Amino acid sequence: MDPGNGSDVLPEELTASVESFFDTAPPLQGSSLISHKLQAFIDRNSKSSEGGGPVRVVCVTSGGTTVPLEQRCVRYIDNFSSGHRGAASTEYFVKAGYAVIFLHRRGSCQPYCRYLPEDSFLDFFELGEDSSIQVCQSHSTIVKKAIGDYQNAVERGQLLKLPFTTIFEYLQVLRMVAISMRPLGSYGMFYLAAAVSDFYVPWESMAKHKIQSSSGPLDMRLSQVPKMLSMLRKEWAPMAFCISFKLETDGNILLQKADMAMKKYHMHVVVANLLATYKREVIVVTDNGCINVCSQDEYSDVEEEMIKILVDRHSKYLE
Ligand code: PAZ
Repeated sequence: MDPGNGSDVLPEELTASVESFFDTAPPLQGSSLISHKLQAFIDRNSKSSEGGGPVRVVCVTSGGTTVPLEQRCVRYIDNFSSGHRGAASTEYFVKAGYAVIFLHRRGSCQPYCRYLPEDSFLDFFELGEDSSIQVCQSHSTIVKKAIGDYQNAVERGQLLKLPFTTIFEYLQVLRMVAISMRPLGSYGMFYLAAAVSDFYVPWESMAKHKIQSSSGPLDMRLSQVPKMLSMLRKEWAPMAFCISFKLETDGNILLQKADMAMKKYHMHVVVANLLATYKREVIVVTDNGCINVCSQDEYSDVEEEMIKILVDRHSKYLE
């Protein structure tokens, strides 16, 4: 096993900007409850699995972070991510025996609920003669499977869900997760599918109240979010197996950008995808080359094959 975390120290400039990001971020609501839940989850899963070996734990990040424009936030910058990738991947990781910390955007797609209707949840139910609520016959198979799989994952202690909305919350919780996963060493994995804002408004320079349109056109300067992948790899959880995602719209630069992320942030794997095709095609970039993964048809998930490849890479890393 090669920890592969690079011997070079973090540039002082980066460490300073990371410290300043956390020092000036608004306090994380419910942080002691999050910390308590995390500790209990890690303790439970650091004990040996039924097969004898320690349990592998993966933190799956999912959905997009928002960038608030006002402290009492009315407006914010958002992105397109639905959280489908993270939710689907969570299901396949659970199936592969991993315990999953699902760090997700509030209101985004959830594991085992991916097939529930987006438009009308009520379409799934009907009232019985005695006014009891029943699942419609046409949807009962899918609902039974979803409930069964979800409850199994919860009962086995394989799923911990932690929500975020803003870039501040996301990075604060990610840091807590990473530090609490540190004792798992190389049994820990990070699967960073969330679409994380690159630019933000620092809390102290943000308008306190709703920005008034009567003040004329809005002129706003966004700061760069410090590159936390380096922190994760070098400080927070240096032994964990790390997979990041790279989304581009221009196919000509995709692999070059993925390769850069591998080298710059010392990722073990980068999953490259294009906006136009990401639902059915991804390229798994490793230091041994690239693997193209495509879904077989519209009913199959590209995540199924991708997670098999990643689990296999993690096993090799553990060897
Ligand atoms: O959440 P979703 O299923 O709609 O989209 C997944 C994705 C495209 C956000 C993910 O595969 C990804 O590429 N995340 C990283 C995005 C980035 O480069 O910032």
